[in-house]
Order: sequence, then structure tokens, then C-alpha cells
Amino acid sequence: MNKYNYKFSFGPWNIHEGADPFGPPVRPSVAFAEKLVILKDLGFDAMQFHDDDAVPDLDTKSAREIRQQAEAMKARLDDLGLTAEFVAPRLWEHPMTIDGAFTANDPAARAYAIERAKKAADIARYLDTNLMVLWLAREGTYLREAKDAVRATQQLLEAVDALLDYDPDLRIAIEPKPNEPMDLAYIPTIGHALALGMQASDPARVGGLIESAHAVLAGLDPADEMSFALAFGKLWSVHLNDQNGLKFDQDRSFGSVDLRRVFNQVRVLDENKFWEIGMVGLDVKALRTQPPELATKHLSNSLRTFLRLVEIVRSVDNQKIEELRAARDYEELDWLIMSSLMGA
Ligand code: GLO
Ligand code: MG
Repeated sequence: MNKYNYKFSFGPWNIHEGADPFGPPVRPSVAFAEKLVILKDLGFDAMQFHDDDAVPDLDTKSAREIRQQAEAMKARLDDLGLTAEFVAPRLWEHPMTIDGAFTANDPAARAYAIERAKKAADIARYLDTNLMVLWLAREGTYLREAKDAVRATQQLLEAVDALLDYDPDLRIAIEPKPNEPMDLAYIPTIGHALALGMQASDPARVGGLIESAHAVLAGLDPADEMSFALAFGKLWSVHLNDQNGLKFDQDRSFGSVDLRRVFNQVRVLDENKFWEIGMVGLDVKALRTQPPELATKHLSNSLRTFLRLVEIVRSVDNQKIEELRAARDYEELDWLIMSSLMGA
């Protein structure tokens, strides 16, 4: 635990073999058990799970096997003094989810997706977390005429309601993203996610997870997206990272592209006591060029950057900010922030 009481997490996908759409892996796979040890050694507190990280080959297993394996994983977490932050159903790799999951045109595919997500809810319970993250990877289209977007939106709501009904303790954090893998995603921003949540059967149990890069890809400022959710008590987790413009989802180390932009994310989180609300998740990937034995620095550097920025945020003279706001001297305010970031 750091002196600011923030808790940090990442997911197993953040230690990555480096494959991209144009080239194969460049680093050997690291076993999940080893990733847990790395997570612990790097000073993180919790692991983020896809359902099949806890129970591999989930689709072929009985309810009893799922329970046994998830409980064994929980015991392993306990041994290491770690927790599970959330479980996310992996609804984008199975052949049944090629055309989407909850919004697939094929009713059998939609039924598969709901059943799979219910299994993820069971696994979350066995891992002792009530948080499910829904990253709606393939809920969208490559071409607009392929699906009925009104019906698809209703299907997303029906899926959320089915899960809330299935497990009365479950909380669902929707992770919006405007594109990739789809061209046009149905839940591109936190505004969409929370509007959907407000229509749900139990709106108090639906919130959001905001990823910095996803907000940037939507042409929005991540700190303002976070503020929007915080204003309604709906920011339940974050995936901090960075993103160099409107390109593929880069998952760059936190702060490595735009230090001012990440400063403002830390500022809004810290001002709203986020350490009392949720964990700081770092959804970052090592550059493909990074040699295997050096391919965890993106995680430790991102964590360090976050904590350094907490210090800077707290060192800024808030009284001075109020004066400059009152005087409408935003040029001087700009300099105050710039000089804080430059260490002057
Ligand atoms: C991809 C998403 C992905 C999710 C993860 C948790 O763009 O950021 O990494 O965060 O699968 O559901
Ligand atoms: Mg993410």
C-alpha cells in the first residue's frame, strides 16, 4: 500500500506477447500464475480477470468444475495477499460471438452470450468480488445496415437486466469504447453507458469504467468523461493509459503522450477521493520492441507516474487557482499548471 491509500490493479492481458495485426508474438507467453507473482512484486494490489483467466476453457466445464477452479484461484489470491477487482465475460473470441454477443443477429448467439455472462457472474462471486466489467467489444457494426441499432440498444439493456436479475449482489461497470474491433460501437462514451444504466431494472447497480485511451478515441477529454461519471457516483473503476491521437487503441504507458491530459485525470480522481471509491487500473501494454525480460516497465512506470502526479496535484496552490479564476486570468492559471508540471 502506498501512502496515499490508492489501490492498483491490472489485467493479465497487460503482460503481452507483442503480437499485432501484422506480426506474430515477439515475446514468450507468461503463465497466469507467474503474472500474479509479477503483479504482487510490482506493488499492485489486485488482479482484473476475464472469466476464463480464472477458469480456462470455461465453455466446456460443468457448474461444479467452474466453482472448484474459481475457488482454487481465490485460494491462490489469498496466499499472495491479492484480491480480484472484477470479472469481465470474454464475449469476443468464441465462434458464437463473431457477429457480436448480446446484439448478435442470431438468437442462439445472443442466448450463448447471456449464459456465458452468467457464468462470469458466478466466477466473480467465487473470487469474492461483486463487480463485473462489460467491455462490449463486438456490440456494433462494420457497416451500419448490418444491424438494427434501436433493437441492439434494447438488447443491451435486456442483457444488463438479465444479469442484474440473475445475481442480486452484482454491480455492472460498462466500459465504453467508440471503435475497435468494430467500426461503429453502440456504447461509445460514458454518457451512453450511464443512460443505458439509468433505464435498467436496478439503476443503482450499473455504473462505468472509463479508459483514458477510449475517451481520446471518441475525441473527448478523459478527465471530463471521468468527471461526468463522478458527478453521479458512477465511476467505479478506471483504465488509465495514454493514446497518441486518433489511431488504433495504443494502451501507451500512463502519461507517456500527454502529461497535462493525464495530470487532469489524476486531479479529478484525487479531488474526488477516488481511493475511497475504486481501484486505479492500468490498462497499458509494453511496446512491441521491448525485450521479454524488460516487458513489465510499462506497468511500474505507469504506477509511478500516477503517484508522482498525485504529489504534484496536491502541491498546486488551490487558493491561487481560485484567485486566478475570479480574476479570469486563465493565462496565469495555465502557467501555474505548466510550471507545476515542469517542476519549477
Ligand atoms: C480493450 C479493452 C479491454 C478491456 C478488458 C476488460 O480495448 O480496454 O482491455 O478493458 O477486456 O474487460
Ligand atoms: Mg480497458
